[in-house]
Amino acid sequence: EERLQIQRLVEATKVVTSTAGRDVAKGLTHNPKYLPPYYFYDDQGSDLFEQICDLPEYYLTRTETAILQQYAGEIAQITGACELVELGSGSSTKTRILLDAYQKLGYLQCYLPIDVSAGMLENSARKLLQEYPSLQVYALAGTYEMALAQLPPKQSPSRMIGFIGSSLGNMTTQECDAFFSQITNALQAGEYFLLGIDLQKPKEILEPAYNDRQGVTAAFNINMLEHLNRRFEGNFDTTQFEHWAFYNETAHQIEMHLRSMRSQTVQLKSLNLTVNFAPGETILTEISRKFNLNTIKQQLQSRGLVPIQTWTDANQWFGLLLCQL
Ligand code: AVJ
Repeated sequence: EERLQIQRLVEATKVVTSTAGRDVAKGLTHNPKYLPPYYFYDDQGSDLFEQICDLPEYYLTRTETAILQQYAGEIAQITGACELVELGSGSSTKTRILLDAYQKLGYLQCYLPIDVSAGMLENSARKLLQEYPSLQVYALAGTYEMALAQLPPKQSPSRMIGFIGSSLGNMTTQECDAFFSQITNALQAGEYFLLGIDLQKPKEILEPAYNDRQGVTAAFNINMLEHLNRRFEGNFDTTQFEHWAFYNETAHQIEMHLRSMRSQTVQLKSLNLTVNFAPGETILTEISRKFNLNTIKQQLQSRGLVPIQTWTDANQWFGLLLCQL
C-alpha cells in the first residue's frame, strides 16, 4: 500500500539490544521500586487500555471525546491545513474526530501516529487507510523520545503535534519540561501543539476511575509484569502481586502500584537481573497527575508553547489546549 509507511524506531545512537530493558533494571533496583508506564502498552496492554476507556468509572475518554466533538471544527479552522503527528495514538479513536474535521475543510493530508505497541499501530493504520481514502499514514513504532528525535521530513507546509488523552499526567513536572523542549525542537515557529489533560477534581470521582468494579484496571496493571515476563524472560508470579491505586491529594496525582503479597524473588533472565521483594513491598507503575489549567498554561508559556485557546467540558473535568510555537 502506497499510502502507508510503517517504521520501527530504534534508539538513535545506541544499539537497541544493549539499552532495551535498562530502564527496567534501573527501576527495579531503585528504592522504592518503580517501572516506566510505557511498559503497560504491549499489544495486550493496549487492548486492556481500550477496555478501560469504555468503563463507566473512567470518565476521561468520554469527557475528552465530547470536547473534541464540540470543538474539532474550531481547531481545524485555527490551525489550517497541517499534518498531524500524534504521540501515543493507540487505536486513534478520538483522533478520527479531528481527522473528520480537517477532512471537512479539505485540510486532510498526512497523519503520523506514534505508539510503542506496534501491533495496535499497524492495525489502526490499516483501518484508517480504508476509512480515509486520500489520507497518507506514516506510522512510527517507538517511544515519544525516539519519535520526536527522528520525525520524517514534513510533507505539508505545517505540522501539529497532538498529545491528547492526558498521558502528560505520567510525567513529573521536571519530566514535562524536558518533554516540552523535545516538542519545541520538533516544531517550527508558528506550528501547533494540541494537549489534552485531566483536571483536578474530588477524590470520590478520581479513585473509582482507577479502581473499577470489573477489575480491568487491575488486569492492566498486572499485565505490565506479564509483558516483562514475555519480553525479558521473566518469572513474575502474577498471582502474588496486587493492584493498588489511590489519589495523593497533596501531589494531585493518582499513584498506581503493584504490591507484593509475600516475600519473593523474581528473575528477568535476559536482563541478567534478580529482584527481591519484601512482603507488602510495592512497585510504582504510574503516576497520573491531575492538572490545574492556569498552572499548566503558565508552564507551557514559559517553555515557548503559547496557549492560544482552551476548551473544557461543563464540569471542568478535562481540558484541551491548543498551543503555538
Ligand atoms: C493513558 C496515562 C492517560 O493515567 O488515566 C488508565 C492510563 N492508567 N488507567 C491514565 C491509565 C490506569 C491513563 N493515561
